[in-house]
Amino acid sequence: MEKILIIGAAGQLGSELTKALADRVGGEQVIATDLRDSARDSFDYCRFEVLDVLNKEALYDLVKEENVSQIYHLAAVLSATGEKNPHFAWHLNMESLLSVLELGKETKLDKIYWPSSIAVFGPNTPKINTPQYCVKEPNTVYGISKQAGERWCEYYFQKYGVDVRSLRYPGLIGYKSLPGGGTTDYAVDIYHKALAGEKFNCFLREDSNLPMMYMPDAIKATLDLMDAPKEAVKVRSSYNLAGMSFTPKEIFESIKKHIPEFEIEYQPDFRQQIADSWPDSIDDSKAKEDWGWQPDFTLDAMTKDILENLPDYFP
Ligand code: AKB
Repeated sequence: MEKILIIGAAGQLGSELTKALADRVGGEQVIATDLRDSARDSFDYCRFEVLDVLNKEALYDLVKEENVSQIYHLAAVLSATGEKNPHFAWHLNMESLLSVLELGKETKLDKIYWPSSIAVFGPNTPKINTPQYCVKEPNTVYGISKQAGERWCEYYFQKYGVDVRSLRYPGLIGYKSLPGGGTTDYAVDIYHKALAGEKFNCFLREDSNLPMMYMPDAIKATLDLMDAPKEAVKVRSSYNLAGMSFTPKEIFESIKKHIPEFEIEYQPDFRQQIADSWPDSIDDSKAKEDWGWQPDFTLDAMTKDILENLPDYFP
């Protein structure tokens, strides 16, 4: 029976992925961990432990004592926050991944999941339908750490047979939790402002096109990749993954179909430069070929779903 450890379970992706995993294997088989004890109350359906992923000894003890067979390592400092403290972002993002990969090598975990991001791409990457294999010269510390992390994942797979799997997520949009510190987070905040009847100040230009994905698609992709037979997973750095692409103006117009009085103002800040260095759209044909990836949500379908459901989570 699988025993699954989630690191960074209280984050935007973690809070939904942990629930999806517990629904599948049973809450008693899932250990959610996070830095903050305040997150405990959200995990009444599984076990919860406070864990600082940089405390290698505590991580090793937990994995060994609990006979953990799979780790989902989601803790990371994201793009915008990373620029405020680059050395800490590098330290946390890299040291934590290396500890988890070492655990995979030493304890023979069945599988490891580690998210990468469109942030691995940079200004010299082809912007439209960005291919799986192309120039990557990321210019955020978050992107640099994700690119280096991808190389480490492939290295541990090739050298030590560690079954680590990864996806390059676009900007993730969900209504069940608040994101923290990303450049694509405007596309979550905008729904909160629209429903609160407030004007939205957007930190990106109206024409800033970025790859995005609705959370149910991201959860589906993650579970599909982890379910795929080992031989089907041919990319061992990280898979390109696409859902939709849109600009701030397009998401604003999608919301206005439901809330006609909604207003927006564009005040680009330092995050504009980060957004400008990322692709407009992603070619995810490898994921489609290798393990049958197919997204479900369009921008308008996502908008409808969020506007209907968000008020239950943030009344
Ligand atoms: C961010 O904006 O930093 C993240 C990402 C694209 O990885 N959402």
